Amino acid sequence: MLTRIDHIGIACHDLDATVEFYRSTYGFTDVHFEVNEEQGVREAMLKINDTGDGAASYLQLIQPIREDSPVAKWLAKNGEGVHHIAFGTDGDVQDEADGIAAKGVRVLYEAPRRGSMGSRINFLHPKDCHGVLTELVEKKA
Ligand code: CMX
Ligand code: CO
Repeated sequence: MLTRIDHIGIACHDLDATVEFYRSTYGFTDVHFEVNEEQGVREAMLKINDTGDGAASYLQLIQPIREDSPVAKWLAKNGEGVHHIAFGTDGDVQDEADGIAAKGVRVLYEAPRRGSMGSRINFLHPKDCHGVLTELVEKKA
């Protein structure tokens, strides 16, 4: 089951400047920085103010680190902005992806890849999701 919005992915040209915008404008201070070589991004996860129910949600700011990364291609075409939405799963991410694939939606990876903070991720093709690049996230236990 998809149980929450895990994060919204936002593509940017300057990660540090964009983090500073979210810090100074909204007061989001809980930031996790990471480089994901496979995805070709440097990223910051900003935790949305905690409600204490355990279901934290995040903004994922992503800046490309290579010209051939999907985010670099997207930025060149669209400029900065919302790049993807990520739903959290309550179980195995690949079971979820397989179930969605059976409904005729293209899943981008044959097996889950590594996402932020040790999560397991996969993506659904935006052209099969009414224009929204959709990520599935299974949080590290
Ligand atoms: N949202 C909505 N539509 C998108 C899109 C996005 N993020 N990225 C591409 N598209 C659309 C394009 O506009 C284009 O549509 P048209 O043909 O109508 O112009 C079509 O999809 C094909 O796009 P493209 O620019 O030719 O790009 P590619 O097909 O080479 O790649 C995709 C698209 C989704 C397969 C690729 O971006 C991908 O593999 N994404 C998954 C990985 C990723 O995005 N990683 C970064 C985030 C990492 C993380 O979240 O941790
Ligand atoms: Co993401």
